[in-house]
Amino acid sequence: MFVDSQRLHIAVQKSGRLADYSRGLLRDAGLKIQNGKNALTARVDNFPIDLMFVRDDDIPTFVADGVCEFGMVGLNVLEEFALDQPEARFDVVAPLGFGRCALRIAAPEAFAYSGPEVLAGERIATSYPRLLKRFLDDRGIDATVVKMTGAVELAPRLGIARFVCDLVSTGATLEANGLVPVETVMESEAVLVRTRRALNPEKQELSENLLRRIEGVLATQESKYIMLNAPEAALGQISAILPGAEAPTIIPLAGTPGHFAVHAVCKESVFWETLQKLKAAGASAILVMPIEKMMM
Ligand code: PRT
Ligand code: ZN
Repeated sequence: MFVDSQRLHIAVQKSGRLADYSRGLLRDAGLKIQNGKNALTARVDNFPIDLMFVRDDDIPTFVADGVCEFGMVGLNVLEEFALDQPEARFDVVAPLGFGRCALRIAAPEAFAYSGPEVLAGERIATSYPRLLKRFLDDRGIDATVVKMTGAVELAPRLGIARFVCDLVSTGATLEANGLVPVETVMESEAVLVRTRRALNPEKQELSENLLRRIEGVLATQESKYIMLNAPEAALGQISAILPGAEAPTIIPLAGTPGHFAVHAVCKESVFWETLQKLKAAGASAILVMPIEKMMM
C-alpha cells in the first residue's frame, strides 16, 4: 500500500459493524471524505488526511507500525493484539461510544454453572484466545482454549468445545444456540487509537486539531442544552439534579420576582426521569435541546 508521508492516515474498518459509525464520526468532525465505498483509501478534501479501509484485525498493526497515525477499532481486537505484542507502540486516546459489546463465556442452558472453577479441565472455543487465557490464568483455572476464527457459537453443537467465549451484544445469537452467558471477560467498544511514533510538527498539529474535533463530536452526542424556570427556593435542588452540568446560568425572570430561568449544558444523558425529577423539584417550562457543535 502506498503511503503519502505528508498526509495523516486514519485506519477504519472497510465493512462491518464499525465501518459506518467510523466514517460518520469523522464526517461529523467536519472531514469531507471523498466517496468510493469499495476503494482501499479515500482522500479528505479539506485536510491533508487519508482514510485507509482495512479489516479491523489489521488496524492495531497499522497503527503500531506507524503506517497509520490513527485507527478506530474495537477494544477487544486491540487488547487481544496487545497481549500478543506487548511491545506494540500505540495509545488509546478516546472511547468512541459505538460498537459496544462484551466478551462473555457462555455455557449450555442445561449446565448447572456455579462459578469459574467449573471450567477447569473443560474446552472453551473462542476467537479471543489471549483474552480468555488471561481471564483463566488470573483465576488459576486450567482449561483448554480452542481457537476458532468464526461461528464460535456452533462449537458446542459440533462437539468441539462444551463452552464458548464470544462477543455478545443483544444476546440473541447465544440464545438461538441454547447457550447462556455466565462470565464477562471484558466490556468493549470502539476506541480511537494513536501511534506512539513521533510525528513531524505539521502532522502533530493536525493530529491535535483532529483530536479536538473528535472530542467535540463525542461531547455533543451526549450533551443537551436545558432551559427551565424555577422559584428561588428550588434552585439548589434543581442544580443538583441537572446531569453533568457545571455552574448553570441563572437569570431573573422579568415581572415575576423570586423566579428565575436556569440554562445549563448537561454533559450526561438527560432522561424522562430527569425531567420528572426537575418538575417535582419545582421546575416548569423545561426545554431540552440538542447541541450541534461544542468546543471546550
Ligand atoms: O471483516 P472484518 O475483519 O473487518 O470484520 P469482523 O467480521 O471481524 O468484525 P465485525 O464487523 O463483525 O465486528 C467488528 C467489531 O464490532 C468487533 O470487534 C466488536 O468490537 C464490535 N461488536 C459489537 C461486535 C458485536 N457487537 C457483535 N455482536 N462484533 C461481533 N458481534 C457478533 C458476535 O461475534 C456474535 O456472532 O455478533 C454475534 C452476537 O450478537 P448478538 O446481538 O446476537 O448478541
Ligand atoms: Zn475482523
